[in-house]
Amino acid sequence: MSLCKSLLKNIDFYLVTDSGLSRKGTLSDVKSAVEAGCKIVQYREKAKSTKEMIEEAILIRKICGDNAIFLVNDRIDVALAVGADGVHIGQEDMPIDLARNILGENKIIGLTVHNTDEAIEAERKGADYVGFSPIFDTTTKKDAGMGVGPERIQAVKTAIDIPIVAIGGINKDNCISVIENGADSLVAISAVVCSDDVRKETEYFIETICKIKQKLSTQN
Ligand code: TZP
Ligand code: MG
Repeated sequence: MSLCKSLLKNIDFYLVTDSGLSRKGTLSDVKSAVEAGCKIVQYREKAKSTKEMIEEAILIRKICGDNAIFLVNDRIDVALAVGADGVHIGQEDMPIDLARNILGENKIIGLTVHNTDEAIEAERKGADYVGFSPIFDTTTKKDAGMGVGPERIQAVKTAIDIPIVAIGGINKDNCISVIENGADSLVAISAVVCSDDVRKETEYFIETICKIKQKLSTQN
């Protein structure tokens, strides 16, 4: 197993960038989150040119260094060009088997799923983790659909062995329920990048996730 893949087992808070929502800018957000101890960063950029994305992704690659896994949303070409650790793709993006052919076995591929059947299929086709979405209603992604509720994570957890990253409408008030229902990691885009202090918010999420995981492990 590649080093970056083995690091996937330990992820807690997962940063997804959003330059449209960010107060301080994408690079500042990544730097603050990694300084806070965030171990996985996804560069999700829907508005910039390929050239701009490459320039920014090179800098993010440097900030993540050996401390955080660095993934690129959708753009397999950008991920390869900057030496990212992998990609995150959706159901409407390149089929995962073809993405795997391009990226090779050592790169991480995360796939968005919306239900247990898609999660089982994602694992069967070689996804390294699933992004289960949306847990709650969100305005950050306009076509995300309605939140399914955190209890739905339990069935996905039972069905697959790869890590589950929960996403969609997650904030300080509801993040505990997400981990209690079986998510290994969670994304909270607006709750973090819209804040004044990305470092502090990231620290809060990491601490809370670790505390809940610790509690769950002593119960089992
Ligand atoms: N994919 C599914 S929901 C979502 C994405 C990118 C947006 C999540 O943003 P927020 O602000 O954490 O609800
Ligand atoms: Mg996509």
